[in-house]
Order: sequence, then C-alpha cells, then structure tokens
Amino acid sequence: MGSQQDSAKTVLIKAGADRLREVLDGHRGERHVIAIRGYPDPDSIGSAMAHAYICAHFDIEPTILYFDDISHHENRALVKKLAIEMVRYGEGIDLTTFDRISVVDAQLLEATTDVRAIPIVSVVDHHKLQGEITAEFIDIREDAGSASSIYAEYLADGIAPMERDNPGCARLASALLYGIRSDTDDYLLAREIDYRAAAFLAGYADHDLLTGISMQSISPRTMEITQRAYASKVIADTYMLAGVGFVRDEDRDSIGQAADYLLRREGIDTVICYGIVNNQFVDGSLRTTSAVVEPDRYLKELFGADAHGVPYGGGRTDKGAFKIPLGPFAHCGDRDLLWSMVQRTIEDLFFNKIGINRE
Ligand SMILES: [Mn+2]
Repeated sequence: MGSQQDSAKTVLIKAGADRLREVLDGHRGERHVIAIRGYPDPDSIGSAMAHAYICAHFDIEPTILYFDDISHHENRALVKKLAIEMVRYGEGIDLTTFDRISVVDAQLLEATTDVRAIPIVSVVDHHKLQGEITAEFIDIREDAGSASSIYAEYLADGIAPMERDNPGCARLASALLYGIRSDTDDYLLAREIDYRAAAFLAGYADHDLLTGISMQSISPRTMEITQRAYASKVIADTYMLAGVGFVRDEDRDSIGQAADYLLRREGIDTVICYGIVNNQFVDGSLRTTSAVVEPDRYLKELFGADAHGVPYGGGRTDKGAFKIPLGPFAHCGDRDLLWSMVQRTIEDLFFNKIGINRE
C-alpha cells in the first residue's frame, strides 16, 4: 500500500456521507481515478458510476479504470446500454496525471506499481476487512449486500442531487439497482441497507432499461464451458470440483456461471470451477450453500498468498474467486501437460484440505 504523508491512517467504518463530503471538498479541481478491481461486475460498475457522479459535484474530474476484460456478456450489455465511460488499464492511460485514486467494491489495489503510487482518497466496500488500509475515507460495511447500496445511501443523504426524469440520474439509479440485485442474488441475500437503497433508487431508475439488460440469455460459449465443467467433475462428499481447461479472457465469467449452474445439482453444496484463462492465470469461482464453508477463509486457506501477502483468492458469504498467475509455466509447450499439472495440483490441494484420500 502507498505510504502517503498527507492522509492519516484511519479506520472509519460506517464513515457515511458527511465525512465523504468533507473529504471530497478538500480535493476540488483534482483528477481522480476510480478503480474497479478484477473483473468488472454490476456492483463495481454501479458503485464506480456513483462515485464518478459524486466527484463531478465536487469539481473533481473522474476516470473509471478497470483492469480485466468485461467478460460476462450481461455486464457488457450493462456498460453499453447505460453508456458508461470506462477506461481499461494499459490502454494508453497516463496514471501520473491523476491526483488521487478511489477504490470501489474492493479494498486492495492491483499490484501494478503505477496504480499503487497514487494516494488513495477513498475505499468503499462490503467485503470482509482485508487488513490495514490507508485512505482518507474508509467505509467498509460487511452488513451490506452490495457496495451499490452504500453509494445509494450517500445519494439518499443528498451528497449529490438526484433528479427525477433526468436521463443521467436514471442511468445511475438503474446501474445501482442492477448492482444490488446482482450482488444479493435477486435480493435473496439482501439486508436492510439493500432494501432501503432499492426503495430510494426505484423512484429514479429506468425500469424498461433494467428489464432489457436482464433479458440477456446464456451465451453459447457459457453453455459449452458449463458442459466441459460437468464432464470433468470430481465429486467428494457434498463438494464438486470442475476444471474447464483453457478459456479465453472474454469468457472468464462463464466459469462463475458454470459454477452457479452446477451448484443446483442435488446433493452438492459447494462447487469450485476453474480453468486456465488467457493462457496466463488459473482462474476459478467458488459457489456454496453450505453452512460451514466460508468462501473467503476457505480460498485463502486453500491457495495462500503471493510474495506481497496478497491472497490468491477471497470472497463473501456464498461465493468466492481466485486467480493464480502461471508465471513462466504459461510458456509450457505442451498444453495438455500444463492443464494436467494445474488440474492435479488443484485436486491435490482440495483433497488434502477436506482430508479425503483421492485414491
Ligand atoms: Mn460487491
């Protein structure tokens, strides 16, 4: 983490709109990056949009930055239909021209040094506390189903004006509603703050637009990847492990969708689905309905952390994800051998963890 002198080390959980107002007021005239960590999902996209909207009201020029391709085609539809302006990291963006960075729906930044060099102004998240964070404003609420709900609360508190029948506000409210719905599994996991947020946003959102985005069907690629997952499944007790082999970057979200689908199999309460994405990473998703499996702890125990102490995986109540770089092994000339090694290693770690001898 950066060690900027001018921002005090604070742990302000439930800091709220008043404090954010105060902090952003002190940064008028600046340019800020709003960082979406990992693969953009509806919650991080909605939160980033809200943060950008709030910035504009404090005379701060915002740029939403994301790092991994938007792979879920429903998410691509969201970005397109809501006309969200986002910049992908590495696409000619000069990060030295920015004064501050804000992190939404996450707490840690990507390991890239030019991103870590920018002082963090705010962190707004609903995942478990990941350790020490240095930022002027920190609002982490584990009792919120989505980060979008926290941003909706700031808006409801009047941090930036919302107007009915204003197309910009309608797009923002729609994005936040979509983020809440997506992260709470259609309100199944919603908490009080999520319902309050939804009630506030409903008055501004474009409901036809929301329906249009939700109607997106499952892509043929996702179906094919799900089929591969099912064919390779290994079942132990109530766990299912499914490797899908090599997956293109843009199809990464299919791994999570396959895991969602496989979790519906009778007798299974935890699914780990994984593949080699973009020939560079072992990338996977965990889904669980188990009362004992805590995805965040489970994945951290299973895969550990890198040399910087950043865990390879993490998650929340019912889902988690991991991403392990192959490093030089990515250049292995024998793809079948590489996949066998990955599959064998993950299966070994898994069987070792649940204490079952695979033979
Ligand atoms: Mn989220």
